[in-house]
Amino acid sequence: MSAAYRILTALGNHGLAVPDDAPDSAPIELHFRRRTGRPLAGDLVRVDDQGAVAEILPRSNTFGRGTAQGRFQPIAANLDTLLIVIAPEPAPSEDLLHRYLAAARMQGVDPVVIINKADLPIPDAPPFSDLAELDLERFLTRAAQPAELGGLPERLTRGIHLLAGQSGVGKSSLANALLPALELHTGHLSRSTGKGRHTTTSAQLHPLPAGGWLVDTPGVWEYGLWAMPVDELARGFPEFDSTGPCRFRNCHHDHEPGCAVREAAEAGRVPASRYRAWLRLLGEQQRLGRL
Ligand SMILES: Nc1nc2c(ncn2[C@@H]2O[C@H](COP(=O)(O)OP(=O)(O)O)[C@@H](O)[C@H]2O)c(=O)[nH]1
Ligand SMILES: [Mg+2]
Ligand SMILES: [Zn+2]
Repeated sequence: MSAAYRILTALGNHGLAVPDDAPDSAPIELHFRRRTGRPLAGDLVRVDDQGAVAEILPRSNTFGRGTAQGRFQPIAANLDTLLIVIAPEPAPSEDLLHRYLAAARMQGVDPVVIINKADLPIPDAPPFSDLAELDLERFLTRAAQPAELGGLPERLTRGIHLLAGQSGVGKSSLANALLPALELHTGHLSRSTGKGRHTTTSAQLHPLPAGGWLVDTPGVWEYGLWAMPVDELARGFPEFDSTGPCRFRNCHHDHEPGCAVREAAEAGRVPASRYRAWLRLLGEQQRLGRL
């Protein structure tokens, strides 16, 4: 059996890969055949003697987002951590953090919050003020030089970690600080020298110097969920699991009588910010036409 290769980036019917046990070796180009299906960045594959993917090894998960039409669009496979980057500026939307948290949990990925631009004052407003009541792993970083990464590199030495967050929060700057050999476009660089450089919008894996992989998604996109049944959405809110049963089995935890989740939120037994996020995401699903 040939060695397993790790897909670094997938572009239509081909992609780049390295042997999983030699992440620093020069990437090879692999052809994707229709028969084997399309690998994603993060996939482990077997390769045949014609330089094509012979088999995609079973995934631990597929991380994706919703398109504008509410369909699921895969981004990367086998993620361990979703690094959710927020910063004092640009001012974050409260929804985005909570939507990422739900997406991570329902897809079996551990969420980690990175508050970047720690050199700026942290606003006492949501979503920053929500963090106190949420039991989340978090890091305070300054990605701009001189970078201060506050223990983040040591956290990422195993597994596959995807950087997410709205444009301008410092994802490329963080990637550059974590990957000294890399020169990614930052907002600053792309304004001055970005013209004509090769860019791609698909997810890319980069080997971290101390082990593990960092996934960068250069494309600028809004993160939305896809249309899903209410029990799938509920998997994004494990905070509600311990509230006891609602009166109705198919309760949407909205205005139903005897809703244990709403009662727990009112009594402060589940974080109020998560319950508010639930109601907003539920409304979003209703607009996507699924509920
Ligand atoms: N003050 C401050 N600015 C930062 C920090 N990290 C990144 N920036 C700046 O924020 C802007 C956007 O950074 P960039 O990495 O391109 O963000 P991205 O869009 O998330 O990839 C750039 O001008 C960076 O120099 C930081 O820790 N502190
Ligand atoms: Mg960027
Ligand atoms: Zn309920």
